[in-house]
Amino acid sequence: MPIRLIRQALNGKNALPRMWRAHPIKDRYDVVIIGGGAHGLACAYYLARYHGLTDVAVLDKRYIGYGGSGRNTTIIRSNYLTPEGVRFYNESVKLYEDMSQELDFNVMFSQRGHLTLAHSDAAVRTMRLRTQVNQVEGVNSRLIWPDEIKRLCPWLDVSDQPRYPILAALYHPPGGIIRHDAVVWGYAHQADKRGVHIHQNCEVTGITVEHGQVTGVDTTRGHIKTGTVLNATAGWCSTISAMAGVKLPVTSVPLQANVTEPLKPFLDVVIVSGSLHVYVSQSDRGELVMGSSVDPFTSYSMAGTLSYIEEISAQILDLLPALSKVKVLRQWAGVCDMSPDFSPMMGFTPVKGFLIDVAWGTGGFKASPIAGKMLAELIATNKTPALIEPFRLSRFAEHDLVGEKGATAVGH
Ligand code: PYC
Repeated sequence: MPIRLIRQALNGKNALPRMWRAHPIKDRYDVVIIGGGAHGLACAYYLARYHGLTDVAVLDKRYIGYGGSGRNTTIIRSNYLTPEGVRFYNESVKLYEDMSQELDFNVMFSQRGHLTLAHSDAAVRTMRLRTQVNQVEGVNSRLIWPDEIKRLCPWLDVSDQPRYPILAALYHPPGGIIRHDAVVWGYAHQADKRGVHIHQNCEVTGITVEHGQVTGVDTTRGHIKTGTVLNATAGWCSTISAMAGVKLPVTSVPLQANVTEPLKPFLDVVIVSGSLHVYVSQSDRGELVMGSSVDPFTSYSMAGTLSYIEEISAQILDLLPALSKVKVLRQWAGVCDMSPDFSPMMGFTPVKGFLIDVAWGTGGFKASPIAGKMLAELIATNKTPALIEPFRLSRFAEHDLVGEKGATAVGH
């Protein structure tokens, strides 16, 4: 690869080949994946590479990575609360660790450690519980105290002066950040190389079902026949599912984020405060990437608001007062599909051939490799892998919930 780059730089032509190509849309595919984010593209890649299923189309109404995959704050971690969640996200972290080799593309995964601060006795109890569940599941997490917190992040005020003093933290060394668009492009490239068709600007407007079996999708670029449709959308998962006649218990809300101007490197851990509802990390470009709790209303808006900036600035300055002169560069929002137990829904639905990989709340991006891999296995074998069985849609009717409330800093 470096030799090719040098040759291209020297002769000034022969630009690098496109990472994925545009193809005419066929009138039939074995599998149609709705949603060109990291989940949909990962599933297409695993189908093609590990199951030999290459007659696959990935459809996106805008461009790949336009939705949640390009709007998250790039945090990767597996320090969840439930054994099911910890097990699942741990497999995801493992896939992220090998991703640059797997996709032959540098996704810049930086396992710099993840700190969830506790500012009250109740929060310390929750962190202790999460630590124990993590350790039982073989995940590297431990409870640490202000002296160690200060060593890991000297900029944090661990005295009793702040409004919410820092009492302890859940320290998760394998957690970190990644280049999220590289993940999308890496999967797209490797899926495309194996024959998957990626169709951008192709919005799904209907799903046809005959006698309880999916038969195709209507799109703004024509009808496509297929017996297998995977709904891998975020933000619009309930509207897409409703097209197939499947009602999802989901509420969609915006989650806002922002970045600051670039600063010299000073922050080499991810800082999260569940009580203040903030998280912040420093990107490889030096920008501080931060976010807050979900907006308290249902909406499909992806615009930032002034009240968000006011609120997050106050919370961040409580933790890191030295940032008071730092300028905000840009802000945005993504739409999160929240389920009643704050866990995702993956697998079969009552409509044959209509599968879901949805309701990721605020934790979708970090799940994309393992979700894609598991959904590919399910499509190829028609059997639900044990790892995703707890997240089946039918769990709500069966009263068998996977309660992840409180395992993020986003206000739930
Ligand atoms: O779960 O790590 C997380 C997260 C960060 C921002 C939203 N969710």
